[in-house]
Amino acid sequence: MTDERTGSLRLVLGDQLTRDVSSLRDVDPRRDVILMVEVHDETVYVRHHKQKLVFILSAMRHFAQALRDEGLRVDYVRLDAPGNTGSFSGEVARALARHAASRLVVTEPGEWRVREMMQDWREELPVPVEIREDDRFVCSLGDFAAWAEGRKSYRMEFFYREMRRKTGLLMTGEGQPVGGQWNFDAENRKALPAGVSPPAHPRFSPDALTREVMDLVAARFPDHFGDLEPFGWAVTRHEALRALDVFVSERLSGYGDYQDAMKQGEPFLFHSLISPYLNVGLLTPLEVCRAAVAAWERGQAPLNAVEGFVRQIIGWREYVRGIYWLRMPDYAGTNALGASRRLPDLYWTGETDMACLRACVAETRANAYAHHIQRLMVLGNFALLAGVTPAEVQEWYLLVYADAFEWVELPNVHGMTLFADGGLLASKPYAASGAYINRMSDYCAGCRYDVKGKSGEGACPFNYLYWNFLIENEKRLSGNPRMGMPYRNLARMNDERRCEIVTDAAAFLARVGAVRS
Ligand code: FAD
Ligand code: DLZ
Ligand code: SF4
Repeated sequence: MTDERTGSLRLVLGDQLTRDVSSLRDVDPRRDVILMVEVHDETVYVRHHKQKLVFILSAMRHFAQALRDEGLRVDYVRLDAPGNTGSFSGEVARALARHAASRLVVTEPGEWRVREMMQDWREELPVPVEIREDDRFVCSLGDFAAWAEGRKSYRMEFFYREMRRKTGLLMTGEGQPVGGQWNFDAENRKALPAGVSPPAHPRFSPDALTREVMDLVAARFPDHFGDLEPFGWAVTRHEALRALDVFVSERLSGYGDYQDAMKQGEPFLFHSLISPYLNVGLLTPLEVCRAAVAAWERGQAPLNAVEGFVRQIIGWREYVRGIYWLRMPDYAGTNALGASRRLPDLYWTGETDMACLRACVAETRANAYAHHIQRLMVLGNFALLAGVTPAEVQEWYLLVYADAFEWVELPNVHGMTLFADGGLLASKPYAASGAYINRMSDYCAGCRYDVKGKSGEGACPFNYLYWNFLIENEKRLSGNPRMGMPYRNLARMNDERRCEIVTDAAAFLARVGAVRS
């Protein structure tokens, strides 16, 4: 179907909403057509939170409008368009025929399953397929593989230092980290003192386009997890820049100190809430880091806050992406601890007497958001201690958060949270008893359980689940040098105490439905 008058078809996926994405860089407004498609397959490969669906579809529609306003030709296929085949492959084939395009140009996707699909297009489609690198990241996949080559373990800290050198962010002219330290994490573990209240984060009122998507989602996905309203996510680059600006000027200064804090009724604290925007491309990693560094240079935010923020983005975010592509597809099947219990219903309903879990699930349902420590040390820690099958936990995280895409979510769940990769990403499991949650939050004060209780019906379940986890995984973990202290403490327990722990844990896990599958 090659015709000299027809140009190329430029496919832009729902997480490629960046004007400078590689597939659009040399787009010719006279000859090329940009294709964007809403497809059933993508909306249901997991049962995404309703707000996540609205966010992505509305951001796609607004992005298409912005391209049109620029004079570009956009073919946008809506979910309810007649003839929509429901799949990327079907819609690309239809559009190639519709436009008699001579070539397909696309930026590589963020998820393995879509990349596999695109590789097949090279065989299946009647035109050449050009898959371009996604260079919206600081570290290319090739550079990450080169960094990883020959290393026994891939510690984020060393990767992060490379990224600091590469970007020059927070570096002196002599190539040293500003402030004489690479990492100020030790200063970033404060609980929120009484009387400190975080500034409100900006919410964006849905416009007519977003309202239309909200009606569509309400009608087509009523059974998906999560509240549809109130919906306040940014859906355009302009709004996302505004969200970044408000974060940098109003909350960044408290970001470092209270990064790990949790508080009842304060789901956002000093966090940025920009992960959905970064992940779909409304914001880029370097521009957000530069905005934070500029605030430090102006004296508006302390170094521990700015370094902590920059580390999350050019460190953790880039690093988990590198690990994902280095280790897929096997990474998704990892289960180093042999965890095999079902995910308890409370992750969906929030119905539990455990005040910390109840708050984190309720906030997740209401906002399609929980901050990092809620995800890791409450929701994730419980799944780890309860020995829930990694695949079930992974599916849950992939669908409940507005920012969830497999390349970033999977390593955080399998590697950081569940130790399912056997220590590739974390040197030891992030297992903690109730004492950690009590130190970092005010949840325990309002809980039916006693955070100091060690055993019996009224004791905080995290306490006996923690020891039960160590007992269940003794063979696998006791040789880990970083687990020396807890295993020495376990060794001091007599058989009677161990038996009490195992009995309490078994009864509790059965009660919440965390049964072996
Ligand atoms: P902030 O605290 O303001 O941090 C700034 C930015 O740093 C974030 O926007 C994000 O882009 C980046 N960042 C911070 N921590 C990480 C990390 N561990 N990995 C990658 N990037 C990071 N993040 C996602 O973007 N998508 C996910 O699906 C996702 N799933 C997670 C699942 C689990 C079990 C855990 C423990 C973490 C997960 N994270 C995920 C990482 C992190 O929790 C979120 O990026 C963060 O909570 C987003 O909120 P924020 O924008 O307010 O972050
Ligand atoms: C997540 C998502 C959803 C829900 N819907 C669409 C869609 O209809 N069309 C689209 O192009 N992209 C969607 N996405 C994002 C894709 O799932 C994402 O681009 C792939 O997972 C590749 O990373
Ligand atoms: Fe959570 Fe235990 Fe504290 Fe209750 S007592 S809020 S279950 S840590």
